Amino acid sequence: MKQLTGTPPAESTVPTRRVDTLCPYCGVGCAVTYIADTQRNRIIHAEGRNGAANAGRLCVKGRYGHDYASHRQRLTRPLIRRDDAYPKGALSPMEERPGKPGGPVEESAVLPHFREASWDEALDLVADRLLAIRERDGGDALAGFGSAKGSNEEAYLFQKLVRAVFGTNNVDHCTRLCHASSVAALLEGLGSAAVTNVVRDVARADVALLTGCNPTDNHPVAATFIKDAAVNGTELIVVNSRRPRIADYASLYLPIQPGTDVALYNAMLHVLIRDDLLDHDFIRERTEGFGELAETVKPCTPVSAERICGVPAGDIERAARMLGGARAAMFFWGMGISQHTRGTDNARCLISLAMVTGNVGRPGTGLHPLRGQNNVQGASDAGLIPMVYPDYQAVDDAAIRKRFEELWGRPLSPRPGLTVTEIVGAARTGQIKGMYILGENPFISDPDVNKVREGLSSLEFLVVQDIFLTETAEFADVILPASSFMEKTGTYTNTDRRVQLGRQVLELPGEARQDWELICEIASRMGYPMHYDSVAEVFAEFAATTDAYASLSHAALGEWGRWYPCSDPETSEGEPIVFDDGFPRGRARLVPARFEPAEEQPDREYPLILGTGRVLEHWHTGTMTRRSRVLDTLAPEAEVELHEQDAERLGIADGQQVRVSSRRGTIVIRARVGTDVLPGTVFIPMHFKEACANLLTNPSVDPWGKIPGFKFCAVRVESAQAAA
Ligand SMILES: Nc1nc2c(c(=O)[nH]1)N[C@H]1C(S)=C(S)[C@@H](COP(=O)(O)OP(=O)(O)OC[C@H]3O[C@@H](n4cnc5c(=O)[nH]c(N)nc54)[C@H](O)[C@@H]3O)O[C@H]1N2
Ligand SMILES: Nc1nc2c(c(=O)[nH]1)N[C@H]1C(S)=C(S)[C@@H](COP(=O)(O)OP(=O)(O)OC[C@H]3O[C@@H](n4cnc5c(=O)[nH]c(N)nc54)[C@H](O)[C@@H]3O)O[C@H]1N2
Ligand code: SF4
Ligand SMILES: [Mo]
Repeated sequence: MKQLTGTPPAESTVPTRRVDTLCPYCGVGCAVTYIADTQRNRIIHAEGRNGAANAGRLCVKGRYGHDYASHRQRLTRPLIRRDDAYPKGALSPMEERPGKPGGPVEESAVLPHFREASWDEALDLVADRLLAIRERDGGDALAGFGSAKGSNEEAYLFQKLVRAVFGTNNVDHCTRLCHASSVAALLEGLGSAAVTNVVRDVARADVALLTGCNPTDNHPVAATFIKDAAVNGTELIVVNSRRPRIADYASLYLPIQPGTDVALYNAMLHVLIRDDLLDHDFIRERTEGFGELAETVKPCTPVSAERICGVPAGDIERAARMLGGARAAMFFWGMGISQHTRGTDNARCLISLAMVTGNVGRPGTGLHPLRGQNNVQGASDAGLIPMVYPDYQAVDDAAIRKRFEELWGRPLSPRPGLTVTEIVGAARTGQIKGMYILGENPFISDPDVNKVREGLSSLEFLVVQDIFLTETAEFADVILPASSFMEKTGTYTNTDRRVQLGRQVLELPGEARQDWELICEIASRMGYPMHYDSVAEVFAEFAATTDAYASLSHAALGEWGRWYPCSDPETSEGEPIVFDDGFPRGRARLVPARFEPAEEQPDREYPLILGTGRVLEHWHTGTMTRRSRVLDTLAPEAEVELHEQDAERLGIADGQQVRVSSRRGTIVIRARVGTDVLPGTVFIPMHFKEACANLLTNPSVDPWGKIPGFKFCAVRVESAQAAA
């Protein structure tokens, strides 16, 4: 148990290797040294390194969550679906599989439906089937989901494969479920979607607004710097519909009714304008559209906002005055802003708040949508997005397309592709027939998984490349065993725009192969030779297409990485703050938003509002953290949180099993009764497939970002005994 105490195995006689790399989990991008037992090919200890984002700090996942990589359920040989296998999608995510995380894979109910195959057989089958669909139905009948858990190099190669070889722009990834609405608003408003200031700049802010995010659980090391700042005098305004622990450090906590943020921020804008707490020079010189914004928020008084969002008018006034009076104010936000069917409007309001108070381009200011996956910033930069090539260059711009056609030597489709949820819909209608899913688990992570089940099981051919036999892989015709983070080298771009090198710690298990090599194999077998001698060479090709990365290389990144933009990595760390004089689109565009209630309001049958999200110890669909001994022990089970008033009314006791139903499905889950959630709302984490939150969620999307409203749907909660 030595490794659990945090003591390195000093007197140990086992052969070890120390590797300086990164934590594989969140967008904070902590630098870590892993110490591996080379004989048993497993990590035995983790130490924080003095990285730009973490200064030696690690959270529980970085410290103890690494053992998933050497879990005995790792996929080690290619698998091909048997002819007599059960029909695809026969199992619901709720069904008990003996092979669930933690259980012995030998007893898996799923595995017998697949047979082991050689690499040549599996890869030829993938190439033949995808080619046959392309020849018969055209490239737009194919689609790919890439991964924000993979490196920049993998993301670049994956979108290149889909575009140049499949012949379509149907390529997307989990950013669509994540910050797509923030990105839409930021591209529209500023012309760039990356953060303007790094997290640790919060130390220089007088005021920081944290809304729709729970950093203590989801960006834990970033949260420690925010808490340090609060202790040293930065005033925090925390806005949330379920009290996050960081509210303990807040000067002002504003509990808000879910889905009503626009009403709150419009009222704050109203106060700023009414009381002339504006930065007039900034508005005049650096923005456009102020007149229309002021007109829109004129009727939005704090008193009228209170009736919509539940935040007392006096607190709205106070929050506005704190922002307006600050010398430097910083804005952090997360999924409580973005994952709504009006998520883009939410983000537009935050941009307006920062702009009218002149809070960008200086120390302690700026816009920081906290990025989730370890490489969601990089995967987006590298073009895992259906409308754009690397560096957000539009696929429907003829001049840009010509450049990529010359670079890749293939004609490219001028049509923007479909998004994650559109691809699932197109699979249901038979428009998409073949798919390649690399490092995502949409059967658990997409909204309304019964619809996802229909989509995935309608596919004529599906290849899944993962490190575990995921619930999504159960729909596959071919499963390719790939490399975990610990077994590969590549670059990852964190929430601060810092590009850092992750290095191989462990050897690949069994016959598993590198993700990037498998992409190249499939391309080559489909008649498009893709050969690189190294990952560094892939990076060089990617960097040449992408201004922000152009000055970087594996060698230049060195031990500590660089922020982009970085004029000269020899002499500079890169830019922790951007847009001190102008935005990529010139002036910032202020886009007013009007409050619109969420689509699916509670009613008599479904009287409560469900919000879904995360807990500290688990990662998304649980494939990694539920296979980590420490993390699984700390948080073994799903719980629905409900307010004590609702619990009392419904006759539900803390700890009892309840049934939660929406218009789309029902789950059974243990109740946790408290006061963190607002009366009338409940919270369920997304990590537990046996209580799969996405059986309940509504697949409706935001019109601009096309992101589903994971934070709002109507549900009913009843005692499981009574309902049975
Ligand atoms: N432990 C852990 N950490 C993670 C992840 C994980 O799975 N596990 N995933 C990573 C990823 S990909 C992401 S995107 C990030 C997400 O990080 P966060 O954005 O912090 O994620 P969520 O838990 O989804 O919660 C968002 C917060 O929004 C609040 N909220 C809900 N509705 C509303 C609303 O209408 N208005 C406001 N103002 N607030 C609301 C919720 O109460 C919750 O506190 O976390 C990353 N870090
Ligand atoms: N209800 C609800 N649903 C949500 C959300 C929510 O808040 N509520 N949040 C949404 C958000 S913000 C996100 S980002 C998505 C995340 O959704 P997903 O990306 O689908 O979730 P993950 O579980 O992170 O999936 C990563 C997959 O990659 C595999 N993997 C890990 N490392 C590697 C590797 O190196 N190589 C390969 N080949 N595979 C690897 C893992 O085993 C896993 O199957 O979920 C979304 N869904
Ligand atoms: S904060 Fe994020 S990157 Fe840092 S150790 Fe925790 S999970 Fe890993
Ligand atoms: Mo995310």
